[in-house]
Amino acid sequence: MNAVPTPKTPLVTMIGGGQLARMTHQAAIALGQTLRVLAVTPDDPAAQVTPDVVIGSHTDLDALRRAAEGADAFTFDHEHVPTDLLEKLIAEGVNVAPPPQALVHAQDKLVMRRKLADIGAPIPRYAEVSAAAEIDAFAGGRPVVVKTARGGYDGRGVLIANDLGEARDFASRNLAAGIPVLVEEQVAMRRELAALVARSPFGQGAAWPVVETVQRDGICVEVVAPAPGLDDEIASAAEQLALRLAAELGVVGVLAVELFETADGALVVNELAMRPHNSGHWTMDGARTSQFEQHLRAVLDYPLGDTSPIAPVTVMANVIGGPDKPAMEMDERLHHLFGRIPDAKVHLYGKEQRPGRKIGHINIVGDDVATLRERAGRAAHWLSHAEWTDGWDGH
Ligand code: AIR
Repeated sequence: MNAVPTPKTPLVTMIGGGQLARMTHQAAIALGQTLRVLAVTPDDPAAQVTPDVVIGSHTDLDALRRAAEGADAFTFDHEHVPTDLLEKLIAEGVNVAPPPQALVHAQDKLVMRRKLADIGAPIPRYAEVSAAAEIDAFAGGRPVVVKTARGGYDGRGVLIANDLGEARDFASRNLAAGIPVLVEEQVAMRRELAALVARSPFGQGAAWPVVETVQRDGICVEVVAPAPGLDDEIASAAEQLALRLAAELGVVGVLAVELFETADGALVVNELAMRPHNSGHWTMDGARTSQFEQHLRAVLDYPLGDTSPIAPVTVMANVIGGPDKPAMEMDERLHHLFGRIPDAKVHLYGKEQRPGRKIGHINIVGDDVATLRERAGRAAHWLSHAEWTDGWDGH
């Protein structure tokens, strides 16, 4: 008997088994693909759901090689793979997307600031710190932010300094550990925005509407898409800036440009991420093409998808672990949530609940910003805390 030929479907490898890989796998299923992930443990959010898992560390070349075997594209759910290892994989023929020359700008804030300054993109005043005492002169009496150049996310590695003593302590601690540090002015801002785009190797670019992001303790808690009341000119300038950065840096895949809208209505680039990003979770239920599908299309060099919103407003609220884990199981919380807010679209990551940890998100679409924010926030708080913010009691 002849063997049934298995049709060749593309294989994409994603390094990191977190929620971003989990949701990328979800998009891969609809495209008839399987996403292979390199996960640290079989319990990682993506390792729970994809059959093709390599267990290992993203700093182990052999593990990366095993994950890369036979892959049409090799991409990331976080930006921490050392670029020298990526160079080795490229030399062995692996299609790394985004390539290390681009990715380094999302890994290292000093490299990113220098490059952005070079190409004339708007950035805050900054300086590399080689000794903690330099911070005083830089600050000149004004408030500063101190950051480690590498390794931080969700507020880690960033200190919005209350005073100079605190800023110097943070700098000396990190410098002593051999971690490069930079200092930046605290930008007087109206709010935070994010411009999310994707770029394919062919050079096609696509931008979603610019969103407003709300952070608490350095963690994104809420996203409103599109950013309410944003001036059309600023919105289009932000989109153009993100598309230009994607092209100039040679990004392949999704690029998130985190921005400050300053008190006087200008834009300043805060950070870059080259992967699906929290500011794009709303696209799963609020746009014609989700960021996860778009990332796959981009790394495989397919034509990109339509980025238009499907409703006037989408609000995304993160489900973030509170100080205590509620006695009520998640399943029961979900049951109650659906009883009360049936149009809440729930995305849970299969993560152990810990204080301050993102364990899921809620999307709600509609047309009134204030109502949607209240409902999405209430739904997310219920799922993490098992308590209704308006005191409602279902029993
Ligand atoms: N992530 C990576 N950089 C920023 C974010 N949000 C996602 C990735 C990663 C996961 O968060 O999907 O794998 C790690 O989450 P945690 O809570 O385990 O630290």
